[in-house]
Order: sequence, then C-alpha cells, then structure tokens
Amino acid sequence: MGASADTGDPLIDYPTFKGASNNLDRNGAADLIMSAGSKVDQRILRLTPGGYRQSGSAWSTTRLDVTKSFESSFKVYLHHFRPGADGIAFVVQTEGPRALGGWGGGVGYRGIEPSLAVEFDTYQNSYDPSRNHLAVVLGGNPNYQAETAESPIPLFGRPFNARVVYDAESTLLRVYVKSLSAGSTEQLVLEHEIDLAEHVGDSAAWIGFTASTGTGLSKQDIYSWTVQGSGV
Ligand SMILES: [Ca+2]
Repeated sequence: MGASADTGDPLIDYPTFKGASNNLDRNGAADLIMSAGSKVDQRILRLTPGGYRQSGSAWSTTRLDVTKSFESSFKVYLHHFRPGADGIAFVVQTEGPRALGGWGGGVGYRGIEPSLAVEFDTYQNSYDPSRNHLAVVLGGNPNYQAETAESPIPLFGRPFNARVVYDAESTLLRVYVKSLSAGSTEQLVLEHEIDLAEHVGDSAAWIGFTASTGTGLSKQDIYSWTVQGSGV
C-alpha cells in the first residue's frame, strides 16, 4: 500500500511535454510550445509568454489520490525580462480543471479554493519576505503564507529543479530545490504539516501549475514533470 509512491510507473511522466496536449487542461495564458533550439520535437509548458498582467494554469486530467503519499518533480525556467515577475506555483486543488486565478501577486492561484500552492515567487509584494522566496499558501490567498523561506538558489534567470514530497502517514509536505550547476546538491527549503485530503475536502485532487505576471513580467516555463503517486 504505502510503497505505491516509490515503485511502478509514474502517474504523470513528461520528460518533455510532447504528446501532453490531450492530458493537460490549460487555461488563460498557458500553452504547450515548441522548445526553441531543439533539433527533435520537444515541447515545454509555457504558463505565461511574457506579456503584462497575464495568468495561466495547467492541470493534469489524471487526478491524484491525496490520501496517499506522492512525489512531484519538475524543471522550471523563469526568464526573459528583468526584474522578473511574478513566479510559478505547484498547486493541488479541488475546484476543477478550469481553475485559474488572477494576475499579479497571486501567482495565478489567487482565488482557487480549496487549494494548496507551493509558490516560487520572484516578485516582492507587500506581504512577501523577498523577491526570491518559496511559500506554502493555503486557500488561494497569497496574503496568507503558512510557511515561507528564502530560496537558497536564484529562482529567476536560471533553470532549476524542484521536488515536492508528501508523506501521507506523517502528513508532512517537503519542498526541495536544486540548481542545475555542476556539483550542486538538492536542498530542503520548506516543511509543512498538513492533512492534504482534509484540507482540499476530497481524496481526489487536480494537480498542476499556475503562474502570473503583472507590471513586471517573465516567460515562465516548465520543461519536465513527473509525479509518483496513486491516481483515482
Ligand atoms: Ca510575490
């Protein structure tokens, strides 16, 4: 039972997003685009293409059983303009496949409820500790950060890997980041205790990503995404 998160085929497995079109519900500014400079046909998930006041979301059509442990890994690249804004979030929600929050400081998840968002925030709003932090945000309200921590690596301008691990038995959520520079190691950034199924009010949840821009803007891309866990 408990081993299901560690063995077997991933529930979601996109080394690139080629072929993902029918399995990802995309809203707002989000789109699957050709990866520039690649000789083979690769796709990336571009949550915002670098315009002002945009928000985008993308949800797997496969829902996740959040009463079980899971692990989600993804490669992120936030780039193009400086200073960048506003960042991206990995989100677990039970509002539905059309869920999309507003632009600006809500990082595309503002108003999505019930939800848990792990944000990678590149713009300092009045309620933020910095322009390079991570946070666990509950109920789609960016003013309420259940946990927050400075990122040990730059979130803007360089690609990085992130990993979100949920242990259902200990109801612990952990968030790690890793720079892609040679010799870098993965670092634990955030830890938060939460009964995820109880928080989102269902055992089956949509999972995916949101992002937004405001008066500052970025191209905000996910290059790969895998989830080990149980589907419903
Ligand atoms: Ca912010």
